[in-house]
Amino acid sequence: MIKPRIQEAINRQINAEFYSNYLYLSMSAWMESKGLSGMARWLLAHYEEEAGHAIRFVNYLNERGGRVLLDTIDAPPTDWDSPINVFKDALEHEYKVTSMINDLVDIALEERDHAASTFLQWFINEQVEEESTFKEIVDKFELGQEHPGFLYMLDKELGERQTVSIANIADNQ
Ligand code: OFO
Repeated sequence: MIKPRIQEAINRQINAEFYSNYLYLSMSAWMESKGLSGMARWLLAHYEEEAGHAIRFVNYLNERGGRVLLDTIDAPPTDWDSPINVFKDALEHEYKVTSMINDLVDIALEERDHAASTFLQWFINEQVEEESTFKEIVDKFELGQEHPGFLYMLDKELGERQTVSIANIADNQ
């Protein structure tokens, strides 16, 4: 049986993952409204990935005999002044998520829940990847944005990202 403090912390993280999911959907819709359908598609794939993160936590809590208690999801921002600022905000958001995952690991260690701390290692590695992915896109914007055709090229490149079915995302990220 999982300790109440861990259950509460994981439920908080489930909410945070659904907020991330919501945030990337909002960003995707904003890109679409600007005619940047490749970036919209990329962010939609990321929206799916975030649902996968939430489902991983949901499955884990169920497996440990805990209760999944879903809460209200905060409204995400709906407007940005440029495509680069969408990705800069996303990077900042991922830094925050990394810090939340680190706090979760601290709680697991304080509660001597080694199973939870092992489970959380996947998320530690995932955050390294998430930060690096968003940083790479922000860097591309900063290097190329002065060049004519840059936005078109990057939109085309990002549009090649594959989306996955929601049913499989928890296992196939
Ligand atoms: Fe973007 O990693 Fe989950 O929230």
